[in-house]
Amino acid sequence: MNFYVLTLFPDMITQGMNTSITGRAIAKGVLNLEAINIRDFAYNKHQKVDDYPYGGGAGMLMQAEPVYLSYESIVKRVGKRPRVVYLTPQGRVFNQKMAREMALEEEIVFLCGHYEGIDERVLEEIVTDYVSIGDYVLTGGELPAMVMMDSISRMVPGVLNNQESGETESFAGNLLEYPQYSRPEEWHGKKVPEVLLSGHHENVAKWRREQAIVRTLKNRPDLLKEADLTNKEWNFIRQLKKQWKEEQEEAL
Ligand code: 6GU
Repeated sequence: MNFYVLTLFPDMITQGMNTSITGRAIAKGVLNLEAINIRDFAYNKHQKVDDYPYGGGAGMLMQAEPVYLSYESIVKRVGKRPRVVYLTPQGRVFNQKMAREMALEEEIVFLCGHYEGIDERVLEEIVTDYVSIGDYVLTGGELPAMVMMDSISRMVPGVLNNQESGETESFAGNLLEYPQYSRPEEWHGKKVPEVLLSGHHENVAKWRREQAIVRTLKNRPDLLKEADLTNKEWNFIRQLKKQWKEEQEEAL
């Protein structure tokens, strides 16, 4: 996987990505990362990349030409026109399915905006995907680009080792993860659930599955409609809902 990031803050990208699992993948050569400074393509006296918006309004806009030239420099080198993801709160909200799909690409270019955004005309010419990472506002596209690269990377063969791959499908069934415990057996008066000490693999698996369902129902009930559940598990959910409703009524 070759990632290219068009940004005014290339150090932020390389420093973040050269750490931990993505850093190891870059060192191994499974991932390639190039952070390209858009300012290097501003061919004016003060390397200026922003200007006032026509029609007035707050703040500055990134100008079209340096963004365009920075993208075309990639095109020229790789001999294709790779997919360009523009990070913006106006985009489609990123999710695991999009991460899985994007992991199949050979190259991805991320375009990070700053100030009040980027001149619309260059977006029309080069952007293929408008992506947001959630409903809140950030100061720039660098953190969202890193979030996307992190989740895409872990879907690329060779990035995770076998142990780490175990977590890969944690979201695939659209259920949240069950709680986990390590030593000691008792901490701050809290005991590890008995079943996990039993050595009874079938019961452990059953308990974990139940916990995952309980968690998802409590915290992210919206995920359940896409979840792979058996009829028995749907009944379990109905039972839980009924139980919680009764508990609520008792508390009143
Ligand atoms: Cl992709 N960019 C910015 N600037 N803010 C965001 C975002 C992206 N996603 C959520 N908020």
